[in-house]
Amino acid sequence: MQQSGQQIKGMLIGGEHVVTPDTTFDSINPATGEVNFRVSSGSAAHVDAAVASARAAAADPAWRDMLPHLRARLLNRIADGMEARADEFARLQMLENGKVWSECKAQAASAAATFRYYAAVCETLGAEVTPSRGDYLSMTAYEPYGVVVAITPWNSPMTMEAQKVAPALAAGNAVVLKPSEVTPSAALLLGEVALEAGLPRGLLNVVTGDGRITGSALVNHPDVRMVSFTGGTATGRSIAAIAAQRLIPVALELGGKSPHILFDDANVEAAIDGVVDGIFEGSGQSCVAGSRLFLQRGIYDRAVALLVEKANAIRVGMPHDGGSRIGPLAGFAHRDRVAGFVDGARREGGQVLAGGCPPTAPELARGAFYLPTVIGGLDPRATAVQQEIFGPVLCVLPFDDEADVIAQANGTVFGLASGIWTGNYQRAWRVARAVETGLVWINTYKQLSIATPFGGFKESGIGREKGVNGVRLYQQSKGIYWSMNPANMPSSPAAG
Ligand code: TXE
Repeated sequence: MQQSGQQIKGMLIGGEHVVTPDTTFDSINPATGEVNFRVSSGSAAHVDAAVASARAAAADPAWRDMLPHLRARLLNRIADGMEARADEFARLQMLENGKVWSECKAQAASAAATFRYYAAVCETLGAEVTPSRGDYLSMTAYEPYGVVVAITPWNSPMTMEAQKVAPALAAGNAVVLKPSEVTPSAALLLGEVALEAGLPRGLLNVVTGDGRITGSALVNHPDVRMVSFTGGTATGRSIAAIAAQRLIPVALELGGKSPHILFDDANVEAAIDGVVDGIFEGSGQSCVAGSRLFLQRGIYDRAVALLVEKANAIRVGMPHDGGSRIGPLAGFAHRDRVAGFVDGARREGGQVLAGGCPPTAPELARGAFYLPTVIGGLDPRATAVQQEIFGPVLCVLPFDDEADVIAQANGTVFGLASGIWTGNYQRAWRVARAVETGLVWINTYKQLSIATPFGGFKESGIGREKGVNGVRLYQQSKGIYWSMNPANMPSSPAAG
């Protein structure tokens, strides 16, 4: 790997750039294998400093008592800064995770829009006066936790960071953001933009470094009151175990193995387009990727033929090349892991119907590329059907009827998303209610809106991000009883 003589990227702690010249890690371009940047690696002492600064900023009356419309104004100013520097955000993501330019641009715009959405929520969301059962006014108020830690992955860093930081700030917290070591730069730029927008120092700290060292120190820190995590199920489980010991809440958005179901009365042409986008966009590195395709037997052969034709037609190429539909995987070890799943599927009796290897084009030889891959003939219990591959790999399975496909669709530990294609609206409703997933798409796939709650059933996670209640994830409710009686009232028999 080439070493560049570039400056080391510093962390953002208490509004200061903190560089660690002796402990750095490399951000690598997965399309070329070259080093993009050297990045500072946070130690336990940096974590301490970031949490202390967040704690002080969260407690500062200037922030704690800031009126919601003024807090909203700050969030909108951050959105202004993100829009002004959208190309820079998009470029950093493209360099670090290899997504194609058009997708990076769309995600930069979506991240800024998330700040605007939570500015609006911050300004408009009320609290409740609850029905009284006595001579008092009873209310629910919502308080911030104080210091929130946000830990993010590498597949869509900008949108996920916005999705956590914007509602956590809207809710009145201070945030310590720990981006993935694969994609540290968008978070560092977000910290800079927030500072320039006038967000008081310490309210958004960005600490970079290894998950098991820097991330773990954050989750274990006694002054951290809440953790919001998106990443793999194994890491989520270990964070939840620490949170259980510390008795702090966690929001976990974890892996998926989403079923995509085509009934024989579906518009097969449109459905296969949806299936292809649903798995191959972003090289399959999406928690909601539709990675298991269930085809009703009557349309199996026709749908597979169309699918293979469309998968083979996808142009895999350099991310900055406007003609590329998908770029490389986000890293070399990850590409090898994906290839390992495909080799395992072959050993388990699967037939590779498309892809199944890296592309042969010489200009892609240095990158972590892998072709869109379709595998048929696997048992529903096969490893590739059960485990999250997080790459451009689609397993195709036949089914007989509604009951059969519901059982198969629900037959993994995951429960994030699902897609149903049918011309029968009653069936669409029945199946949508029967699948154990936090999101369902009917006759479409991968529509995502910041206004709609997002999260998983089963081992795909705990909690719901996005939507108006995305702010409530970062608040704790407080019941307040306020006597309307000038005399003392006897305590309620339901007390305790
Ligand atoms: O994720 P990790 P990895 C899935 C996907 C992928 C697998 C592994 O299947 O192949 O997870 O990916 C931080 N304490 N998803 O290893 O480890 C880490 O630094 C605290 C699905 O990259 O979960 C990074 O910031 N933090 C997914 C973040 O956790 C820790 C997106 C995610 O990394 C930590 C990504 C620790 N002990 C992967 N260990 C989705 N839901 O979209 C790591 N981290």
